[in-house]
Amino acid sequence: MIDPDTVSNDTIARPSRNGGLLARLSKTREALARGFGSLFSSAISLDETFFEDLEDQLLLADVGVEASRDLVTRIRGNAAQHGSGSVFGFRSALRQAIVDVLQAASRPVVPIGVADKPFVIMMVGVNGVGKTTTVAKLARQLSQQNLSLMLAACDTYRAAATQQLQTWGERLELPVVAQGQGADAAAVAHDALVSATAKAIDVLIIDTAGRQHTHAGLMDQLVKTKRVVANLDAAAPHEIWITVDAGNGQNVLSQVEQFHSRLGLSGICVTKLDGTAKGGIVIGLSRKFDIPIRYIGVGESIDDLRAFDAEEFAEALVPQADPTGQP
Ligand SMILES: Nc1nc2c(ncn2[C@@H]2O[C@H](COP(=O)(O)OP(=O)(O)OP(=O)(O)O)[C@@H](O)[C@H]2O)c(=O)[nH]1
Ligand SMILES: [Mg+2]
Repeated sequence: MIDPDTVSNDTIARPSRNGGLLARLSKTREALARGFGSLFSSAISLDETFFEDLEDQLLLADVGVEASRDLVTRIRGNAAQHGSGSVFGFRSALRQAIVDVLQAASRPVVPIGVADKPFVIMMVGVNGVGKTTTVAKLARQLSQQNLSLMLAACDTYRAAATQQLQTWGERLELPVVAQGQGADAAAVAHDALVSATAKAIDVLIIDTAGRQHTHAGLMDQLVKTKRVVANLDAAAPHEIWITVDAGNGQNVLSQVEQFHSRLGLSGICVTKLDGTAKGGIVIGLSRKFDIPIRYIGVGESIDDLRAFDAEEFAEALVPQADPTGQP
């Protein structure tokens, strides 16, 4: 867990442009490359066995059945164009296929804070996936863009949850609206929006309590929070994002499906990509849903949040030149 109190000014210095995404995605890349190493150990012959092995390897990286098939079909199509007989050509064909699938999910957030103030983002998801941390990371990025921020502590189940967000607020010097444990989450969201409007805040981010997507009663509470916010401002919440933990693999597909059916999601944040070999799930998510992937979490530090970029992501999974010198 990131302890906000231990985050020094050094740790929260701006990351470099690429910020070592290659290193952060190394576990997933290795899961893919393990198979590719053997696939590439001899001259490539793009026969049925090769494509079957490739599909198996994609499944091991948690790309998922449908997305793996889709990728293989695209690679067959791309292969000729990229020089099918060479490792280099195959890598390019694979990378391009990944970009093609991810491109649909790579959509910038509508300009924040220009017309409609406050721009309200509501963060939802199952327990422990990194919602609160992502809210803090996002708040920091947006405030660095000279936007004024306010946070709403709508995880009222645990006293520690409110405290966690308040500590982040103190550290990042951002106002946090909270009522404490046991309060009605929708009432906290209501108060926060009234306060953010009165203070002409640019962006209000609502942190919510983790809940299992299968629990209808808890999902109803989120729907209520959304409704209460919309009653104050028909355009709000402008965005509803789900945070998912990449380490949960294929299970995130049903999480997204359930939250989407109840709330209408407009974005996905995928966390913990630094700690898992299951990063292929990002490809599975893009293939299955028409919901943009907004941000990816690649570490525990406050600056380990990246706006999602399809080309950058594909390049980190299948680099032009492999960092280890391996195919
Ligand atoms: N390695 C890594 N850890 C992360 C990342 N994002 C969050 N975490 C860690 O995940 C743990 C849970 O984070 P929280 O932000 O408290 O998760 P949450 O979804 O708000 O949890 P609940 O409110 O209890 O449902 C913490 O230890 C975080 O530091 C990430 O991108 N990479
Ligand atoms: Mg939380």
